[in-house]
Amino acid sequence: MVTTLALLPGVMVWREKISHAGQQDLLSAVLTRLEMAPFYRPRMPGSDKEFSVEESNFGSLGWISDKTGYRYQANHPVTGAPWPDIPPALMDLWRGIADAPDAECCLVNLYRNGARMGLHQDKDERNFAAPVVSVSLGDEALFRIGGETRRGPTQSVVLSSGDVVMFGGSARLAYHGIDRVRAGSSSLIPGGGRINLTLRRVNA
Ligand code: MD3
Ligand code: FE
Repeated sequence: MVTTLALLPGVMVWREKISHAGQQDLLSAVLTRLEMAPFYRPRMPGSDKEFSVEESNFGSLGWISDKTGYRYQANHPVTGAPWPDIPPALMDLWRGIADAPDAECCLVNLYRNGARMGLHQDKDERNFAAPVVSVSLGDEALFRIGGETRRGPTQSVVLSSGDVVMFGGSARLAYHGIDRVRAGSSSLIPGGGRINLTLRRVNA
């Protein structure tokens, strides 16, 4: 039974929308593609400090970060290869819930060893009318979301394996981040940790 919850205007949460078998199938599709597009460690623009999260992408465009800035590009920053395709099950999920053209990017985030993601906005896309759809796999994470400014109240919610969240409307430019991941709370991912898949429409 999937429970849905409107966390804030523009935020829809479907708890365990993906069954355990569905999570295993999706993870297989992800791990196969990661062989061709291995995780790399992004760096902060300017400071060149490494992210604690490792990243890769699927789709025609991938989001990357390095010393010179954030951008979308068609090729892996280390191997130079084009990104693998978005797993069909994920594109089906997008088509089922997002009233928008097909996603061009699936950003893959790996959280291990205390990795976290500070509060930020996703604003490198040229299309803010389309929502962002997030799928969580593996360990539970404490997700935090606020408003369109860095200050002000925030709400926290635990995201678990199989949860799907759609951020649209007035939440599309909300500040958000991952405060912590509960290591060992799931046995889905070999080697442990959490994988977050974020589907985005980049171009109008
Ligand atoms: C709210 N990832 O990759 S997913 C990111 O769990 C990112 O890895 C987190 O934030 C993660 O940029 C959170 C939830 C999420 C993703 C995109 C959003 C929430 C969002 C865009 C706008 C508003
Ligand atoms: Fe984000």
